Amino acid sequence: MLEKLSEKFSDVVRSIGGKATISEKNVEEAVEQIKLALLEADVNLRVVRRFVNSTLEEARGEKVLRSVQPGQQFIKLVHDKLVALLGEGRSDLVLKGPDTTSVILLLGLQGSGKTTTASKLAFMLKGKGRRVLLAACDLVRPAAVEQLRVLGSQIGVDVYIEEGAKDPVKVAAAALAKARRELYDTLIVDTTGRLQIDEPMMQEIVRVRDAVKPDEALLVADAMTGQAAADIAKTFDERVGLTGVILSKFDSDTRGGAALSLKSVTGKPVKFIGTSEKPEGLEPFFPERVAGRILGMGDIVGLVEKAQSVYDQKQVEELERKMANSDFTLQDWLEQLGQVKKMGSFKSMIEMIPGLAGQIDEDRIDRGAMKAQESILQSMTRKERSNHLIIGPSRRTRIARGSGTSVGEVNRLLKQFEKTRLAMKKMMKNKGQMAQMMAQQQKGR
Ligand SMILES: Nc1nc2c(ncn2[C@@H]2O[C@H](COP(=O)(O)OP(=O)(O)OP(=O)(O)O)[C@@H](O)[C@H]2O)c(=O)[nH]1
Ligand SMILES: [Mg+2]
Repeated sequence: MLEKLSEKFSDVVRSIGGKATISEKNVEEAVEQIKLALLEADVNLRVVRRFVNSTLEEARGEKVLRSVQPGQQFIKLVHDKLVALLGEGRSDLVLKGPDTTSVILLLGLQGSGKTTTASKLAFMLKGKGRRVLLAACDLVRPAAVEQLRVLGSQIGVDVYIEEGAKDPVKVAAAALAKARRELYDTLIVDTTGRLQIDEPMMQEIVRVRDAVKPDEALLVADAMTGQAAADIAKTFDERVGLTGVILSKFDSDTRGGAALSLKSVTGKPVKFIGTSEKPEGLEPFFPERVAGRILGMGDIVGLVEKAQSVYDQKQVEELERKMANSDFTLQDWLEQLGQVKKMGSFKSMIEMIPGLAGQIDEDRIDRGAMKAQESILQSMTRKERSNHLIIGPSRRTRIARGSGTSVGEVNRLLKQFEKTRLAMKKMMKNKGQMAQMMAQQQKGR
């Protein structure tokens, strides 16, 4: 997610963030770099111009250049501007209480991810205790109804289907009647993929809208289409009226143009992002976290939340203390390997770690290598694991033999351990800076 953009922004952060003093020229160069990065990310040109001008104007001012940590202040400014672009705060669904039926209408271009997203949303809302009915109102694509039927049964959500039906307006109305009658509190309507320039199709979706009067009319837009997503959203909003956007295929979007253009161009918030093809691959969109990722500061909040689901608070604090002081030992590492397995996808974790985001190739982290690491660590004595400095050549030979690996592999692991320790220390430092920045931001409000 956003790898390319994050790479560019991280360069800026590295080059200017650590400077004790910065000149107007430094600021101008950094802003120029940012401008190029945004254009390459396929952000709408008007949005880029506004971003660049307002950043320049504010960064040149006293508050940044004359501040105690001008480099950090500059990055904070860029961070805040990114957050503003992305939409300032979380926009959740606005649904009615469980006593009535709320309606969510999904619309968008062909292949944008509507049907998949309908089932993901259903799965998410079901997890929150809502009683959901899916309505199959794409009667154009031959396999569409069947696709929704299969998805619904996979997640255990009922699907309203009218065999042989031709009119989506009628099906939508009948689905709503059923939902009300049978006390479903949420109806999610999947619709046909349509082109915004196809007038009859646009008229049809307006009629579907009028038949169900949705609480949420959400455009499902493919994040990989870049700023085009914002233009599409604009037209759909003008014609049908949108309450928000779901950016699908965010996992495959390395550039970020859609996410960064949408709010400014359309005024509509991104409510969710699609992060995989699976039912659980839908996440709330948090502007702050995405801005953190773009700046290569990682999604610290996300990482901590993920960790907290596996560790308890005490363990997290202890781990953080060790990481900050380089007290982290091979023993800890061995224990972490076990925890990491529990936390799930290695890639999604690494992406959240500042400094490592975008630098590690997922193909290089394979489970087999993790297994080998584990057996090397297990072949060490506890004493060796708590102080890796005592592991000389003869111990290395013994460990290699014991773990069925080679001395080369043992050496590599020890080197990697040193590197990881360093990265952790840096990350904890960054985390402190982020926390400081956030605190200042809160005060400034
Ligand atoms: N990686 C990834 N793939 C996705 C995501 N959302 C949808 N897809 C894939 O995109 C393809 C199209 O998804 P659909 O849900 O069928 O799209 P649609 O908008 O309903 O398509 P039509 O009904 O033909 O207009 C499928 O292969 C999905 O698995 C996502 O968030 N991430
Ligand atoms: Mg579909």
